[in-house]
Amino acid sequence: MHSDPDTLFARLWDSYRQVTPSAERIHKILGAEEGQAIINDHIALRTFNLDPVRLEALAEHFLSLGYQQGGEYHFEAKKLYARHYEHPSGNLPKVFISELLVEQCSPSLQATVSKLIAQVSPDAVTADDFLYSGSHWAIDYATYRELLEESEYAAWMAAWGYRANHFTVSINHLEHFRTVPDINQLLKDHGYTVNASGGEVKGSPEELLEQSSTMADRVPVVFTDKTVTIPSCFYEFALRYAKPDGVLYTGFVAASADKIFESTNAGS
Ligand code: OOG
Ligand code: NI
Repeated sequence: MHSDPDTLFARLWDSYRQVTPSAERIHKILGAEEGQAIINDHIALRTFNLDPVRLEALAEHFLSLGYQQGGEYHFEAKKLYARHYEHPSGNLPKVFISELLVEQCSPSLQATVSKLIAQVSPDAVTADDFLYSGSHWAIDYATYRELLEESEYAAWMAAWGYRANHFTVSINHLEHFRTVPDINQLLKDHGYTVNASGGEVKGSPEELLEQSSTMADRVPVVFTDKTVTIPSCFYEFALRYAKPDGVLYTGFVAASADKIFESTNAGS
């Protein structure tokens, strides 16, 4: 595990931008307009609730850096469970980690996913590079399609493995863009598609968090039998509001998160 958070986040960004060209371009556009560094509100990671790759195993990489567990979130229809982690300094990105509840899925999905995860060595999971190590298995395109029919999340994991699913720009730290609609307009002006599931602005000031995201980029993936262009990762934007005590809310909003997961859906 990394002992330096800056190195961990730099490596995560590196592996993410390699499959998310839009994030790198939007990051540059925002940086140029803001004339300063872009601060990340959070990153998100995905996994399966199977040993040795369960949510807790991913979380270890952050707990060892001094992160603490925050809220937990349930997504019944998508069969997902998630937690967020935050650093007491308040100076590091929050981390949202979800896992697919594999035992709730069909026997055939369970069999496929178990075969993939059996190829991950426990040592690999504690290695420095695990969170950006990609997939530890090879699958054919038909298997990917079969997973996709039942769980878009499972298919995404099977294709992409371990990497940041998204980075999230903190709108609170921007000077020239103050609202989520401002950002959405910038994205559209540059030809990007904003995730419209549940509305282009997710959340509200009352919920203390407003968010939006791009639809994932589409990039070629080499399956065992062919190369196919499928959704990779997306970029997110978050604006936080102060709680009654004046401190910014640091949690997530399950109803909004439910729609943000859909940023890796195909077909838009
Ligand atoms: C996570 C979706 C939820 C948020 O900010 O609520 C999320 C994912 O797509 O893996 O990132
Ligand atoms: Ni997010």
